[in-house]
Amino acid sequence: SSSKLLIKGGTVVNAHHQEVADVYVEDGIIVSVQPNINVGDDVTVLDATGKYVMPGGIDPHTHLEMEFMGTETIDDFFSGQAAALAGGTTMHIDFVIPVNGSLTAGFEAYKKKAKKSCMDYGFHMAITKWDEIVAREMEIMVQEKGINSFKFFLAYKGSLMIRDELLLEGLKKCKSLGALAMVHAENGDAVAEGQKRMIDLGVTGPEGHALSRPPVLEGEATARAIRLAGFVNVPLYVVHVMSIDAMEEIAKAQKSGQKVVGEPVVSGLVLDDSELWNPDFTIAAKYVMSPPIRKPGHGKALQAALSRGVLQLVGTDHCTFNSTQKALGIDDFRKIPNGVNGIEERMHLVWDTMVEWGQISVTDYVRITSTECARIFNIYPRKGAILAGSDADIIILNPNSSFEITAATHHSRTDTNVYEGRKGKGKVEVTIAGGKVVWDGSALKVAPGSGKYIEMPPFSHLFNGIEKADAAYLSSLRAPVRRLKAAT
Ligand code: DUC
Ligand code: ZN
Ligand code: ZN
Ligand code: ZN
Repeated sequence: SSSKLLIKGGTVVNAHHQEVADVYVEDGIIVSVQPNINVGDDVTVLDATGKYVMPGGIDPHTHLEMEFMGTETIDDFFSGQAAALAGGTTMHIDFVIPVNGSLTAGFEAYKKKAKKSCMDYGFHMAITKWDEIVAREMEIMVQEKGINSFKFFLAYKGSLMIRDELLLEGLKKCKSLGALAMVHAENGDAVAEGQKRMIDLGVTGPEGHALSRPPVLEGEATARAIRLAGFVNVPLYVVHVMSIDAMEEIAKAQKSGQKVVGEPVVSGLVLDDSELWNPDFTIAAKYVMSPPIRKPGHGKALQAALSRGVLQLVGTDHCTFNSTQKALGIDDFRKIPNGVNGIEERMHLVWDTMVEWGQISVTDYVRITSTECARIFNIYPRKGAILAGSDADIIILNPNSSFEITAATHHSRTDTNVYEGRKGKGKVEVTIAGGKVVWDGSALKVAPGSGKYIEMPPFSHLFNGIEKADAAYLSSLRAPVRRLKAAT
């Protein structure tokens, strides 16, 4: 059976161009984009006059159905994706956590969890230990399983954290495979020391979380990862940039010509740490994530960096726990499961904060919420574009309509929302995923199993010029090598 859809009269926005046009979709694929398309009456027509027709959002950073800190995130691949679709996000990239150190077992486990998917998804893979088997499995992941990015945790000492020696091995391996190295940049040893300091001072509440891992520890780890990536000559992707300290390290490296991608997350852009001091534990604990949400000022600076291009795309780190799970840390902030919601709120909050408040253009909005992610992970223009031949993942956003966020109506399974009560301009009134209307502004029409696994090929554009730089480095060695030879 064929499904045909015509979106009429909207302003079609891509990352570098916008124009009033119609979009015609057949069987999940965009067939044509041009003004005044005429169709037969077997076609469903959506009127988008006065509205923006944009590529569906792609969230580069989520954790659905993840076992973490003695519990499991409450949103699974179905509920988390349903929430995403209701907020205008049509694809996400989740982090596979290896099972007992095995990448293959981790991949199989996540493919199984993702069987209930109702939207398209891809995978990054976390690397938590190092040996010959891991190195070999990385090759298999890239060459056979469609994974082109690996995350290294410089924090979470005793579980996920890796040392510089492993990071260097990982960076070299990523370089040879054309895979993107990602880092969670906080100094895990210093975090452990900071936590001990707080406990010794008798600070056991959620504010201790922020106090134990200040921006300087994020700045240090970001600088270290960037310099090691520069030493190996490989691109680097810094996930969840939460502080001015980390952002400035990224800006500095970019100025010197290094390829560093910076990903802020919505919580870091629009929230500050004040609620962590709320005497009501239930409220304070829901804001605990790592790196921590920072003092007022950091968010604004990250927004400015996003509009300048120092930071290139926005994620969420959607990693949700309900109040009961958060209460695991009622006597000790170190036991509060880390994570906040955002997969459903990202598109609205970024629109309101960045476009409505005049910080970026509508084309930039498309770039930072969708296109840049597709380019970085090498799936553009299948994703991240409204072009003939692209997947029909499309949203219709009404700039004159408004949204309000509350746990009472959100689609995530969590019982709280860190954006509770926020209102703003710009509402996603229609979400189309795989050519079907799955959200009409009030109701979801989603089916488990309709989402596809999107394989992401290696050697994205970020790898252009790497070989040339290596050759230049080698030729710069020639003179001293000759001198050494002459001396013997
Ligand atoms: N930070 C979080 O807050 N949750 C998941 C993992 C992470 O790094
Ligand atoms: Zn055009
Ligand atoms: Zn992280
Ligand atoms: Zn994360």
